[in-house]
Amino acid sequence: MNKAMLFVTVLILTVGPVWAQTTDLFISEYIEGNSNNKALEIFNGTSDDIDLGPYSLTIYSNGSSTPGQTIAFDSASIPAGGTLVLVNSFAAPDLLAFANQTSNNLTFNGDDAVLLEKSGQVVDCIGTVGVDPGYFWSCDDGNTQNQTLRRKTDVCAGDTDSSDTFDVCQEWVFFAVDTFDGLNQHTNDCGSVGNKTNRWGTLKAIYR
Ligand SMILES: [Ca+2]
Ligand SMILES: [Ca+2]
Repeated sequence: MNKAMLFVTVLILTVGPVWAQTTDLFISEYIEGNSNNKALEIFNGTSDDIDLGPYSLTIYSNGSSTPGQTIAFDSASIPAGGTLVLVNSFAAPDLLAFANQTSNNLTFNGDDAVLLEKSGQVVDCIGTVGVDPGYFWSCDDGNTQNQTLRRKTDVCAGDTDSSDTFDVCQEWVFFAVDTFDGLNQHTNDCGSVGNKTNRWGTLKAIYR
């Protein structure tokens, strides 16, 4: 193998993983607004299209440990870097305008655990299954009722434990009720500069 080929091979092996830190879908936006203004945005932060066949949403209402509403996805897939916006069928027209799919079953109102699942395994969740938080899950910055919640840009993966304590401040930023302007797009910064610098240092050391 000549030096150029070796360089390219080492480059792929060492730098490649930096761009693939997000490995599965997660919920990037949660809207619990006025009346029936309920919506979820699902984000594909991976570098591949993701087939939605094995995925579904399940809502556990009011602290129940038994699954309530389950929603399958109509679209076949979400493209790499793309989103899917699911909206309650009876939402206001200015929210419905963002919908890729509508459903009567998207009925959370702040005290309900919302799970994104793949073949029955939790891929992401909001809230804790089996825990009734009262009216909502809250923290210093906001809560899960009458607000729009957007995933922080440093979140690279979903919350796969739906039974542990849910600290809504940890991964979400809060916006006023009926804020819709973040829908249909999401960005995260999951290829961290620190990682890249380290990997480039390693790469240069190997190449020399
Ligand atoms: Ca409820
Ligand atoms: Ca968004």
